[in-house]
Amino acid sequence: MAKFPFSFAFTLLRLAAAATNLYVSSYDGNVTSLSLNIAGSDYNLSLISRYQQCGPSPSWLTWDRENRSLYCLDEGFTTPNGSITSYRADKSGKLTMIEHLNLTAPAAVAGVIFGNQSFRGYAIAHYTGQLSVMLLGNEPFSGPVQTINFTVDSAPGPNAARQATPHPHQAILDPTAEYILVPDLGQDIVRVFCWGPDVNNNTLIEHPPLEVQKGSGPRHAAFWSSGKNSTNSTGIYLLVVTELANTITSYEVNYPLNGGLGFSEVYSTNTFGSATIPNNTFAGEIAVSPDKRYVVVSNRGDQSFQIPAYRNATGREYSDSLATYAINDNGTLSFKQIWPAGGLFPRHFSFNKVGDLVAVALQHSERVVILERDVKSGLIGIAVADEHVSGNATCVVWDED
Ligand SMILES: *[C@@H]1O[C@H](CO)[C@@H](O)[C@H](O)[C@H]1NC(C)=O
Ligand SMILES: *[C@@H]1O[C@H](CO)[C@@H](O)[C@H](O)[C@H]1NC(C)=O
Ligand SMILES: *[C@@H]1O[C@H](CO)[C@@H](O)[C@H](O)[C@H]1NC(C)=O
Ligand SMILES: *[C@@H]1O[C@H](CO)[C@@H](O)[C@H](O)[C@H]1NC(C)=O
Ligand SMILES: *[C@@H]1O[C@H](CO)[C@@H](O)[C@H](O)[C@H]1NC(C)=O
Ligand SMILES: *[C@@H]1O[C@H](CO)[C@@H](O)[C@H](O)[C@H]1NC(C)=O
Ligand SMILES: *[C@@H]1O[C@H](CO)[C@@H](O)[C@H](O)[C@H]1NC(C)=O
Ligand SMILES: *[C@@H]1O[C@H](CO)[C@@H](O)[C@H](O)[C@H]1NC(C)=O
Ligand SMILES: *[C@@H]1O[C@H](CO)[C@@H](O)[C@H](O)[C@H]1NC(C)=O
Ligand SMILES: *[C@@H]1O[C@H](CO)[C@@H](O)[C@H](O)[C@H]1NC(C)=O
Ligand SMILES: *[C@@H]1O[C@H](CO)[C@@H](O)[C@H](O)[C@H]1NC(C)=O
Ligand SMILES: CC(=O)N[C@H]1CO[C@H](CO)[C@@H](O)[C@@H]1O
Repeated sequence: MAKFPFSFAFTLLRLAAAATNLYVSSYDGNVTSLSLNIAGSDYNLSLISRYQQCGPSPSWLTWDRENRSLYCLDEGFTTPNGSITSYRADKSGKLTMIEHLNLTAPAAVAGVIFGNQSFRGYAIAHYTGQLSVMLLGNEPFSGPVQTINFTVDSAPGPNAARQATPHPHQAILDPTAEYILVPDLGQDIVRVFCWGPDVNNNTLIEHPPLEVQKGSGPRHAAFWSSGKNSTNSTGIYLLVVTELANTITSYEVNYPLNGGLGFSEVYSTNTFGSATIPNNTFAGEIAVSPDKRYVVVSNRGDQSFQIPAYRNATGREYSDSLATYAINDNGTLSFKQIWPAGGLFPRHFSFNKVGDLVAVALQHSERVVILERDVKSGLIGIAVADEHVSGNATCVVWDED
C-alpha cells in the first residue's frame, strides 16, 4: 500500500467522514434527522428535518445500515398500544416513511434485528412484560409473528414501585447471533432466548435466565470478547448495567452443548468508579467501544458536574455523567474516567464507527451533544457540537458511510 503523508491521510479521513447523519427520537412524537458536517476541527450539527409518523412517544431507534432503513419504536404513553414505524433514509439523511403499525403489546422500549437471509426478525422488549417479534424484509409488516407474555416467575424484587411485575428493558444479540438476551428490570433477571434457522420454525425459545443481584434492576447489557477467540465461544463476557443499584457487573458466558447459556460473575463495581453513588441516580445505557477496549455507561440524575450553559445562555448548568472503564482480558474492569455527559438524563448514547465521537441523547435537556473521544486512551473530551431537539430525547443513532 502506498504511503501517504500524514496530513493527506488525515484529510482523506475527514472528507470521508463529511457526510454523516444522526437520527434522534424524542418523547414529543418527533424523529429528528441531523447532519454532522466536519471540516478539519470544525463540527457543525444542523437540522435536516423532523418526522412525526412514529406515534406519540418515540423511545428507540434501530439503524439497519445495510438497507438504509430506520426502525422507530413508540412507547405509546397516551395510547393503548405501542407501535413500530419503518423509514428509508437517503444519503442526505432525509427519511421516507414506509410503514407504521400498531403493536399488540404496549410500551415498546428497545429492539434488535436478528436472523439470516431467509428469516429476518426484530425482537422488541415491552416494558409492560412482553417480548414480541416482527418479521422484517417483506413490508407491510406481517406481525408480530410471536408474542411472549412474561409472568412473575421469581419472587418480585424488593423495590415495590418498579419490581412488582416483569419489566423487559432491552433486547440484544449475542456474538453467535443465536441468542437474544432481555434484561428484566422488574424480576432481577436477564432472560435468555435462542433462535436457530432450522430450529423450532424460527420461533424464539426461552432458556433459564441469568439471575442478577436482588433489587438491582438490570436495564441494559452489552456483550464483550477480546476478539482473540472470534471463532470460538470462549472468552465471551456479558456486561450488565443495573438501573436501581447503579452497578456494572461482568459475567463470563459459556455455551453448554445441550443449549442455553451459563454465566459466572467475574467482577462488579458501581457506575461511579467505586465512588459514592449520588442520590436519585439511575444508570441508563451501556456500550462497548468499537475497538472493544473500553465500556462506557451513562448515569442519569447524578448532576455530578457543572458545565458552561448551553449556547448563548449565561452562567453554568448541571450535567449528569458518563463513566469509562477499560476492559481487561479476563473480563474485569479498570475505572478510567467520569465526565460530563453534556446535560441532564443521558438516556442513550452511541459511538461513531471510528470511536472518536460519542453522540449523547439528553432526555431532560432536550438536546443531542457530540463529545470528542480519544480512541487510544478511551478518554471522552469536550462537546464539539450540540443541537436542541424538541421533547425529551430518548435515543440517537449514527448513519455513516
Ligand atoms: C415535533 O416538533 C415540532 C417542532 O419543535 C413541534 O412543534 C411538535 O409539537 C413536535 N411534535 C409533533 C408530534 O409534531
Ligand atoms: C452548518 O451547516 C448548515 C447546513 O449545511 C449551513 O447552512 C450552515 O451555514 C453551517 N454553519 C456553520 C457555522 O458552518
Ligand atoms: C393505532 O393506534 C392508534 C392509537 O391507539 C389508533 O388511534 C389508530 O386508529 C390505530 N390504527 C389502526 C390501523 O388500528
Ligand atoms: C398476552 O396477553 C394479552 C393481554 O394481556 C393477550 O391478549 C394475549 O393473548 C397474550 N398472548 C399470549 C401469547 O399469551
Ligand atoms: C412454520 O411456520 C409457517 C409460517 O407461519 C407455517 O406455515 C408452517 O406450518 C410452520 N411449520 C411448522 C412445522 O410448524
Ligand atoms: C474452542 O475452545 C474449546 C475449549 O478450549 C476447544 O475445545 C475447541 O476445540 C475450540 N473450538 C474451536 C472451533 O476453536
Ligand atoms: C481463548 O481461548 C483459549 C482456548 O480456549 C483460552 O485459553 C484463552 O483464555 C482465551 N482467550 C481469551 C482472551 O479469552
Ligand atoms: C441521600 O439521601 C439520604 C436519605 O434520604 C440522605 O440522608 C442523604 O443526606 C442524601 N445524600 C445526599 C448527598 O444528598
Ligand atoms: C447566539 O447569539 C448569536 C449572536 O447574537 C445569534 O446569532 C445566535 O442566533 C444565537 N444562538 C442561539 C442558539 O440563540
Ligand atoms: C484480571 O486482569 C487484571 C488486569 O490484568 C488483573 O489486575 C486482575 O488481577 C485479574 N483478575 C483476575 C481475577 O484474574
Ligand atoms: C422531560 O424533561 C423534563 C425536563 O426538561 C422533565 O421534567 C420531564 O420529567 C421529562 N419527561 C420525560 C417523560 O422524560
Ligand atoms: C428490511 C429489509 O429490507 N431487509 C433486507 C435488507 O437487505 C437484505 C440483503 O439485501 C435483504 O435480504 C433483506 O430482506
